[in-house]
Amino acid sequence: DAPSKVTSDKTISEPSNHHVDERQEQSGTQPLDGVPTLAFPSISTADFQFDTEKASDIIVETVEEFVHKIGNGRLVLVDISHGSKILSLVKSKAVVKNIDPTKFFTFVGDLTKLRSGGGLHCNVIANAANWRLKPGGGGVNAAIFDAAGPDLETATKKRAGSLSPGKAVTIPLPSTSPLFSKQGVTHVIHVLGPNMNPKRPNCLNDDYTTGCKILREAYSSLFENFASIVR
Ligand code: AR6
Repeated sequence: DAPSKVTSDKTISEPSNHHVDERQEQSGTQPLDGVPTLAFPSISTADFQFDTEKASDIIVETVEEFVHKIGNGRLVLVDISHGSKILSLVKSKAVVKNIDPTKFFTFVGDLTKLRSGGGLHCNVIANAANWRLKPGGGGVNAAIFDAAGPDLETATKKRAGSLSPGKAVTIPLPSTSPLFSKQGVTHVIHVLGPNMNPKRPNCLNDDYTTGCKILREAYSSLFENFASIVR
């Protein structure tokens, strides 16, 4: 049908690694290898104590839904530890669902050093944020704000003061940020997932009906934000 043809003509224009559209490269939305790539952590499964089995189902389901909506873009689930339970669960469930391994894969590494430390160029990274969108607090949030320097906090404040669970917000990174200049990251997408940790705000007290709904919303919102950057 006509609308989807227009979309595919526009977005799947240069799947090859050898040719990068100069306009797209200048706009900062295309990494050097020509494939827009979102690297994201497993939202809520560490500090927020969300069940990894349930989270892995939600990741694979939302990836399956969105992988067709991001043109030639790729989605990469990243975790820092080699023994990551969430990575192995997602990996095997993605195989069962026959998800195209060139469009979605898992990667062990530090989300803030993917190019320098892992040779993987991701132009967009997601952050498992807190509701105040503040630096620190440990986990991947502290690592991303540290690596990005004060530019990220300033740029974040300009866009949003807080985030509700299930929502995401895209922050274009100034080129002065080391995360941009060293790793090639042009955008950070903050995502707030559901919290099951009684020591953190908005704890859901084991209400997984609400929790799963919010986690699904969080990933949908994250992938929608990435799709908007790719377009
Ligand atoms: N690179 C890649 N993955 C990482 C890194 C890293 N540098 N650091 C952690 N992970 P978490 P949450 C993985 O706890 O559960 C924060 O303090 C980690 O192994 O960062 O959503 C915020 O301020 C796990 O798989 O996020 C919030 O208050 C995943 O990233 C709260 O924690 C997410 O772990 C959010 O908790």
